[in-house]
Amino acid sequence: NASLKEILGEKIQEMREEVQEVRHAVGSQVLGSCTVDQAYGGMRSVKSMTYETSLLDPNEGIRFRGYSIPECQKLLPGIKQGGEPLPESLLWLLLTGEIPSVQQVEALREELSSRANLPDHVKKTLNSVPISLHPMAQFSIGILTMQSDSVFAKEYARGAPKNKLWEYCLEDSLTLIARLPQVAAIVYRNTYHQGKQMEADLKLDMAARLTKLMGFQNPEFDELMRLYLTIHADHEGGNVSAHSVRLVGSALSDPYLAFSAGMNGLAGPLHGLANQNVLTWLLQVKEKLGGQSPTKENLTKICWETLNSGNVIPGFGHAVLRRTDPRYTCQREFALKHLPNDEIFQLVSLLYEVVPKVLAEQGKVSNPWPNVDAHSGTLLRYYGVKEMTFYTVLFGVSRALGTLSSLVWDRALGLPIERPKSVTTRWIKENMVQA
Ligand code: AMX
Repeated sequence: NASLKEILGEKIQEMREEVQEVRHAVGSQVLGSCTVDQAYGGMRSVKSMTYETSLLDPNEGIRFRGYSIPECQKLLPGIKQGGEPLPESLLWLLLTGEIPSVQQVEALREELSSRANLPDHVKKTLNSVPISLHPMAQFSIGILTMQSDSVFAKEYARGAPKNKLWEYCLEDSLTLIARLPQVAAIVYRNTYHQGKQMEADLKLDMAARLTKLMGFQNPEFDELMRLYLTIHADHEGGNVSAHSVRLVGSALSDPYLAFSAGMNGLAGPLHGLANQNVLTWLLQVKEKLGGQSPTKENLTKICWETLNSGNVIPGFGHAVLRRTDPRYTCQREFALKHLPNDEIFQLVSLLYEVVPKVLAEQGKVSNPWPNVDAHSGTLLRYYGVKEMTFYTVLFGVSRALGTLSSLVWDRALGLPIERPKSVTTRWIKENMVQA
């Protein structure tokens, strides 16, 4: 029974050879090009990096190591037959590219549990930050505080050879992933529950450990959390959080520094904060309805009010996707099964019929369809997590699985420091306009 590290070691050897072959065959061919508009426009669609753990198709949505979300739900081991995947299962898949056996998942769960205890100074630091700090800022501080334990930083300072760096990156990444549920839960309990902390149960899987630490005991909510932590894990390499982790890690900053940078990006309203903003907006919509039942007509009017006041409709649109996000669809299916009569879910359902039409009519958006964030808050709220400012922290716990798996591969493949070339507007005028 080979360990995760042994299996990964073999895969890395194979992949290093594969990359050599690919570079030998097509290394000098153009992968993508960049127009002046794209350079001013957030580099949208410019193909300029490789990223192994997931790939986003504009129409189909995300595939983790080639597997779609429904395939992951079918194939990845859960806590019970037919249940949602365990995030540990997805982590194994992201790291190795293989669907794990039940035994392998259990071994990984144990491994994570053995690393889960937080050092005292991390707890002390988290307990001393003002709770007026946004939970994402508290979360990021917690991550940075754990940096004192970085094996990667220590080994690098001792002169570790480049081809061994992935091992130390894996070491830190597993510890970081193992500890994030408790960091998140401390932020939650400090911010909304007067700092009264719950005991960690290390026999539980990562999702159930997290919900228990937050103060919940509901097997159905645990299943939601398993699904939630699975679907938010990775979304290929160019999104703000994944790319920040990659970029900062490329300077050989250790995984704690790199992941904290990713979380600071996830905290932005156009990225991970959208899940918080969606629920805020839904509650505003409800207030505007003032007791009237939602209809397509009154919702259309409210959507236009949002747009006309210069705001985006949160949870809709995407930089890459061009259809309904499959992460939205699987959450909708979960809701149809477990909370079909929930008032907010019914509002979300009706908005699914209204918002895309309004956005299409406005004619600006490249994609009028809902993304993952349009649905997640509704489910969390139903199970009792009513504190919207916390939602992005849960997104962050999940995002560690993908971005840190990918970071291990960055070091395994010896990717160099990232350093694209920038130009000034004056340079463009002198070299392109007049040319
Ligand atoms: N409501 C109103 N206007 C929108 C819109 C929305 N949901 N989505 C895009 N637009 C606007 C843009 O602001 C832009 O307007 P501008 O030309 O006046 O600046 C125009 O439509 C074209 O934008 P785009 O090409 O369709 O999108 P993009 O690639 O520039 O941005 C995204 C993508 C997600 C930032 C954008 O769709 C958005 O702001 N959506 C709402 C926030 C949101 O849900 N974010 C979460 C995304 C998923 C995630 O990262 N978690």
